[in-house]
Amino acid sequence: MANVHELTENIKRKALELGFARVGVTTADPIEDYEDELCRRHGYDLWNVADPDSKLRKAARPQQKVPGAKSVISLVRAVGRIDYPDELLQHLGRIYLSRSYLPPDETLEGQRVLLFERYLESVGVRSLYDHTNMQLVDRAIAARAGLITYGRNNFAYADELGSFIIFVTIPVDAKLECEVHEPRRGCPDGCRKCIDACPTRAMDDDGALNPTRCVLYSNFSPGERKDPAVTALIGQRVHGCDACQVACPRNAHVLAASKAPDPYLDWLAGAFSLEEMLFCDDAYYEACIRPVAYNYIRDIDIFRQNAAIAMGNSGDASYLPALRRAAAQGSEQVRRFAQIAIERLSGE
Ligand code: B12
Ligand code: SF4
Ligand code: SF4
Repeated sequence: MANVHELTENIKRKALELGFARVGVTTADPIEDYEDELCRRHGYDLWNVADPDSKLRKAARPQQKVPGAKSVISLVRAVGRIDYPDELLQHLGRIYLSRSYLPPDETLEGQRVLLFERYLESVGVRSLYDHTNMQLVDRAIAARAGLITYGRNNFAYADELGSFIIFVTIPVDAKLECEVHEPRRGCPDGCRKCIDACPTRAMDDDGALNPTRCVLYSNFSPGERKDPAVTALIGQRVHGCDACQVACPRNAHVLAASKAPDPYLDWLAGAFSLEEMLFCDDAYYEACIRPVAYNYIRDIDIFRQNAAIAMGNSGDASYLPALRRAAAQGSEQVRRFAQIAIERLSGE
C-alpha cells in the first residue's frame, strides 16, 4: 500500500498522463475571505449571496458543500494553443469552443475526467465530483493549491499557459498530501488594459467584475432579462467574450505562439452563421450549437434572440431581409429583438 506522499505523486502523474496541463492538491478547508468579497461586490445578488447557504457561498466551503471531502484536486486543461477560426471567435468565447468547461460525460473531455476518476477508484480514493453542476470555487482552490496567480481581470493565470485555462475541481474522500499557498495577483504595476478593453465596462477601476454587465450573462439571460444598455455594447458575441484576456500582456506569448488545428472547429467555421442561428431548428442546434454552447442555454429561442441582437449590432444592412422574416414569424421575444435590430440597421 502506497504512503500518502507516494499516493499523491501517483495521482498527479496520472493527471498529467491523461492530458491535464497542471495538477495540484489542497485541503478541503473553507476559502478565506471569498464570501466577504462576494457580498462586497456589485451584481452578485442575482445568486442570492446575502444567504450564507446560497450556491456560490457554499461553494467556498468544500467540507460543508461536499460531505466527506478531505482533500481537493485541482486539474487544469490548457486551451490557448488551439487554432480557433476567426469567423467563430467574433461570436463565441474560446472556453466554449474548446468544449472543456464542465464537459458532459459523453464527450471526449468528459471521458478524460471519467478516466481520471476511474484511476482514483483503482487506488482506493473516491471522487466526490459533481459532473453536471458548479460545485466548488475553481480559481480560489487552484490558487491555494499553488497553480495560479490572479489577474486584475479576475482571471486565473498559470505562468506560461496564460489565462486560457479551464479547471476541473475534484473533491475526494482521502487525506492526500496537500499544499496551501496564499493567493496573489501577478499583474505589472499600473496596467489596466483589460478594464479598458471590456466592451460593456463590466469591471471597476480595480477590476472587480459586475457579472450582470459581463457579455456572457447577457448572452444566457432570456429576453425579458436582457439589459438593453448592455446588449447594445456586446457586438456580435452570441456566447461568451474574451476581450479582457486578449488585451492582456500576460497572454501575449500564448496568442503569438503556434497553434494546433481543430478539425471540428474548421468545419464549424464553414457551417456557422448568424442567419442560421436566427432560424435555428433542432438539427442545426445539435450539429452546430450544442457541441460548443452546451453549458448555460437550454432554450434554443435564446440563441435566436442572440443572433438578432448580434445582427443589429453589426451595422450590416444585408441582414435586413432575414430580420424582417424573423420579425414576422418568430416567437414574441425573437420578434422583439428582430424589430430592434431592424430599427438599428435601417436607422429608424
Ligand atoms: C459565476 C461564474 C461566472 C459569472 C461571474 C464571473 C465572475 N468573475 O465572478 C459570469 C456568468 C459573468 C461568468 C463569466 C465568465 N466566465 Co465564469 N465562472 C463562474 C464560476 C461558476 C464562479 C466564479 C466565482 O466564484 N465568482 C465570484 C467572484 C467573487 O470570484 P472570482 O471571480 O474568482 O474573484 C476572485 C478574484 O477576483 C480574486 N482575486 C483577484 N485578485 C486578487 C488578488 C488577491 C491578493 C487575492 C487574495 C484575490 C484576488 O478574489 C476574488 C474572490 O476570491 C466559475 C466556475 C467555478 N466553479 O468556480 C466560472 C469561471 C470563473 N468562468 C470562467 C470563464 C472562462 C468565464 C468567461 C471568460 C466566459 C466567457 N468566455 O465569456 C467569463 C469571464 C468573466 C470574468 N472576467 O471573470 C473560468 C475562468 C478560467 C480562468 N482562467 O480564470 C471559470 C473558472 C470556469 C472554469 N472551470 O474554468 N462566469
Ligand atoms: S469577459 Fe468580456 S464582458 Fe466579461 S469582463 Fe471580460 S471583457 Fe468584459
Ligand atoms: S491587462 Fe494588465 S491589469 Fe489586466 S490582467 Fe492583464 S496584466 Fe493584469
